[in-house]
Amino acid sequence: MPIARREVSDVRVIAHVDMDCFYVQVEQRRQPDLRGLPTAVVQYNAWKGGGLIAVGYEARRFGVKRSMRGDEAKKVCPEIHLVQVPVARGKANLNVYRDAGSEVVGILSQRGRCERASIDEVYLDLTDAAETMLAENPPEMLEEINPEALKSHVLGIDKNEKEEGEIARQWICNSDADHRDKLLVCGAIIVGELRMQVLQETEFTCSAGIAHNKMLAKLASGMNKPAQQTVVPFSAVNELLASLPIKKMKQLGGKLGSSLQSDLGVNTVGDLLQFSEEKLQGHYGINTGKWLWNVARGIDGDEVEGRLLPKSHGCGKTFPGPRALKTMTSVERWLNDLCEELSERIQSDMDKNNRVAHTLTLHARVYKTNDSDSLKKFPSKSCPLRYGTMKIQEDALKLFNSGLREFLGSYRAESKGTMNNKWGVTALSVIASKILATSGACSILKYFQGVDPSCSSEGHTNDGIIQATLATSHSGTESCLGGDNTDLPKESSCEETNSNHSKLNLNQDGKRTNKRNNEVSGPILRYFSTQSPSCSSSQHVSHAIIQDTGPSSTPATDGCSGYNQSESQNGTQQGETRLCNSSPSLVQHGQEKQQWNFNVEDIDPSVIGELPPEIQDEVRGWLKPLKHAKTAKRSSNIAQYFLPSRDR
Ligand code: TTP
Repeated sequence: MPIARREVSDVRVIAHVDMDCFYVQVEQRRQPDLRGLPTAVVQYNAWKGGGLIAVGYEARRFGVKRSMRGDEAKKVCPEIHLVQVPVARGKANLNVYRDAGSEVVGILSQRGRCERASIDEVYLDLTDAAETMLAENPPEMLEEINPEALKSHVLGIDKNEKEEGEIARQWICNSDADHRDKLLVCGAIIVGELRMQVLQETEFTCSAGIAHNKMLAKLASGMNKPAQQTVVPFSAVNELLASLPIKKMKQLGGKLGSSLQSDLGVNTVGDLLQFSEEKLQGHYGINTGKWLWNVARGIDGDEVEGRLLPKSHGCGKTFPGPRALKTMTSVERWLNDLCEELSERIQSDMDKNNRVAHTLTLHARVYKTNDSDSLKKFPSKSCPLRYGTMKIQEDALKLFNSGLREFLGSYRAESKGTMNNKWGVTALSVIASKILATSGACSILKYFQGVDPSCSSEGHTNDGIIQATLATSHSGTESCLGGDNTDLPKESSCEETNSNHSKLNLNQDGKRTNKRNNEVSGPILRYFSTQSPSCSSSQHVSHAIIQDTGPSSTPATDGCSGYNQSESQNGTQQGETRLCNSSPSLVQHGQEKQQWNFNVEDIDPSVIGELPPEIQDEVRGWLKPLKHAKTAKRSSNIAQYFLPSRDR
């Protein structure tokens, strides 16, 4: 349910920027021959030509809609070009679109606080920039006004037969305007400049809404698309909301909007004005009632959060109809693929942004066959997130099993691999959330000196990856406990996760570890052997860097004892386990030679600076280089870009 936020008394200038037919633009940049041609992006799926998920504006003119399938789109527009979403691991791979969105965010964030709201939209708080412009370069004094600002659509301005551009010019240059409107004018100029910059640096067009709050800016950004901007002066708010269908308002598209329609006969946002705050609160509770009362008046105190990066990472896949997964083997296979992608993404986030995800959540849509209680939903399950593909896979499977036990109740899950006739999975997704910047507080140095007590509790969430995984060892999968274990094999139980997490499992990471494992000798090993003559102190060091999943309170001594060899999933682990029993920090591969194996993925870059200077460069060298976004330069303006001709 939406919550009313305290109203912000000062006038703000907020923009909502939304990319136009975003996936299509990304594909047209990848294949420039498609520019200007009717194009749509289809989801990976052979059925009826795949589902359209983005439709270019040229194709929209032929009547192509997102709700169509490829075959249908071809009927209404035979010359349409259908581009398939890139596929990896049997599912859509959206990385190219995410990276493109990041390029845009990088530009938009230069002028004010920026909140990345989705893959292709951001909010900007331009209040400071607008105040500064108004003080230093008031619009009415400008010799030249940005052409995109001049093309702004300004709501509530009487058009009087005048050209839209002329109306905007008068509005922009009106020296008698009140302070609020003058700030919006500055906002419109800044947004016009930003949109031009986005086009020049990325080749993408976008549309924008400029208003005094997020709600109104978001409403306005979609009013004139593509490649245009719309301004909502304070004086235009009532008129705008009076006729706005209630379901078009953010957060009112679902049940709450339906209830307003059916229970109170509210069809437009303006209709809400007839209800007192008390009446709305009586129906929907204090907070939602207050929020609705505010919405009716265009009041929204929601702040633009300074957030350039996504709040969470999620990977999901649906299995509709006959494609439903009906064996544990197939569920496990898909979960493994989803987790592998998730692991890559959170690892990349950590490498690029020094951020660590703390929570792993599994959602599934599951049906029971032969059961009238079909409304019961599969419960979503969460646990602290452990870095490393295999660990995420292992935990996700445990979360699934835990959810399945609860979901099935008295039903029994069938044994692994064989077809069951009790349930089917039609959607699976894994999400990494609670993503926080690492502070490096749980540093390697602290491991030299003994473990920082702050690292032992999940409540201290800024402590970085070490803390994240240490927390796992303690609270492990607490949140996925609850079902009884009788329906599933014992090794699936969540308690098992706890016990295994608390052991030092070097190189537990299967495929990716094998690919990326480095065997290190040289200065580091020498350094540690000189610093840590005894086995136990070297355990501390390797434990902190190798950073598997030891508990904070007993970082090393616990490390190997009880390591469950039966959990091994690749050949290398046997050797590790053997050696682990004698010297946890060093791994021996059946020979006398001592080698230190580590998992590059498990290194928190923020702690490198705390390593002894003589080995910092070496450690940095192990980390993969950052990828740089490719940006192509194009000199053109937004109007030219959207000319029907392809010869630009
Ligand atoms: P939108 O911003 O909703 O739409 P759009 O950018 O394609 O077009 P518009 O100019 O009308 O804003 O979505 C952004 C991208 O998100 C879109 O290009 C494709 C993707 N998407 C999906 O994958 N599935 C969906 O159901 C929707 C709505 C979008």
